[in-house]
Amino acid sequence: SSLYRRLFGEGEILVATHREPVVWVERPPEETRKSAAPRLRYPAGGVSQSLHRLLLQTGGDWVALRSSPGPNPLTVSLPDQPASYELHRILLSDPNISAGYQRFANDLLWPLFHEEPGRVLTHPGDFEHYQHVNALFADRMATLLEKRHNGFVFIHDYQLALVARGLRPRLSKNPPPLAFFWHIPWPRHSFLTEIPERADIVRGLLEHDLLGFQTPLYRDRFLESASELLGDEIRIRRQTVLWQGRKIHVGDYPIGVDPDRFESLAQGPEGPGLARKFLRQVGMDPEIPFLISVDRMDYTKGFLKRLEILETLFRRYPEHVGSLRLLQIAPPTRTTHPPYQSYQTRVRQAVRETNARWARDGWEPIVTIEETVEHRTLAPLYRLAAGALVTSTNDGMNLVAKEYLATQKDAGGTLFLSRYAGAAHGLRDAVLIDPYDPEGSARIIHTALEEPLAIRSGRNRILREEVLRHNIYEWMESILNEVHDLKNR
Ligand code: GDG
Repeated sequence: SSLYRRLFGEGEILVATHREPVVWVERPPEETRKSAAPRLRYPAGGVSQSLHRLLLQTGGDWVALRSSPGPNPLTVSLPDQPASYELHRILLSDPNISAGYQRFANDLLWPLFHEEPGRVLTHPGDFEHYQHVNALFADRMATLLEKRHNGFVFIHDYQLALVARGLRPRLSKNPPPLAFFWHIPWPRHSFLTEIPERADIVRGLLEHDLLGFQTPLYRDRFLESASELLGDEIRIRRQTVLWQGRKIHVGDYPIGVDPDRFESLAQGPEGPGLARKFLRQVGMDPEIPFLISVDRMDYTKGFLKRLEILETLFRRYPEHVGSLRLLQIAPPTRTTHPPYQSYQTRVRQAVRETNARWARDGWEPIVTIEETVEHRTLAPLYRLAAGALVTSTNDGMNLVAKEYLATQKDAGGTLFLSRYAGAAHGLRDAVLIDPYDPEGSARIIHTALEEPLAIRSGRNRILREEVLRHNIYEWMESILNEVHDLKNR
């Protein structure tokens, strides 16, 4: 926050995300009077929590879709701290609009940007609803910008690609810079041909001054799509796009985690006890080695590929049968969307089959927990695990990989990282697997598990340097610095 003050003086941040950073807990009035328990809860997810902490220090405004009861705007502050920010909550009262917007984002953009055309579900009129919701964000933000001068505007992800289009014409003469971060992959251009409105989306993104991607590959693919779709309308010079008399900086900013927090939760006085208690509660013996996977139950995370890899491991290297287990923390996600319902049903069925095939004397290879597990338990579980298994078939970054490494100080747990996760770009020394190649992946996993501790912990030392250096604060800082340079150029 001191860097922010140095760069932006009194200016405040205006953030926009699809999801709210806090959840309001409704309680009957009598209970509220008696209980001092906080009314705000924090949903899972690393990024919004880090932005939330920054805004608590700098002050500012945050616009998101309303998903829980409580006041609007909601003043967000921590007990015993003077600073706060205002959360402005957009209520979608028409269920048709809400459904159309969600479908366009999650049943069209999400699968295509993850190169999964088979999961696409389209419905006439969805794009209009998507535009409408983005325009609501723009209206609310324009009003806020009239009231006070903000340092910069920071909009997030594929649900809000068109907000700046509504916002730009309504900015004052000396407008704050508009920055945008695209959290998911940018696919090979051919996948975009399934989106009739692809040029609108690219133009919407070019309404910002800074456009951030997770890796150089996604950044370059965006530039390629822009040039393919807009032709003579734009000029591209390295990382700068010239469009409609403006310069847009297009960069790569690999997102990170808060490594100190994960390290101290994993090794703090409570951590190991919480992890052991959790394992016993789910019927696992803390002394028996296990691999851990943590992902929303989304088809891009490769749950079925993961099972194939595990089955191949047991078939080829039977010494793991009866000993090595997989703990999957898999909170269900987007459960009202049919492609997710059928995927989640298939995953559950496949887990049952794998378990039935390999079960021995009360031992089952896979334990799935379909609930959110708090970070204070999750971090020590990471530390205890012999390895983390990341099997995404496509993933913008994958924070779980970095969280796992953050907990492996002087320890030898192995990160098995899908080569299709953005994280594989920065974590060059990680043990990479290809989820489409179960044989090769099983061999790699078996070999790494057998390696001496010195090799495994030596590798973690190198990998952890990257995680510690490119942490979430460094991510925020490099974006703040770039935005500041743009403002003063
Ligand atoms: C998108 C992009 C990109 C998960 N389960 C629990 C839990 N989580 C937390 C993890 C982690 C976060 O959620 C998941 O982050 P990922 O990066 O793995 O995946 P997405 O949700 O798909 O995020 C992704 C990211 O945006 C950031 O730019 O990396 O590629 O798809 O932080 O810890 N947290 C808790 N309990 C759980 O059960 N507390």
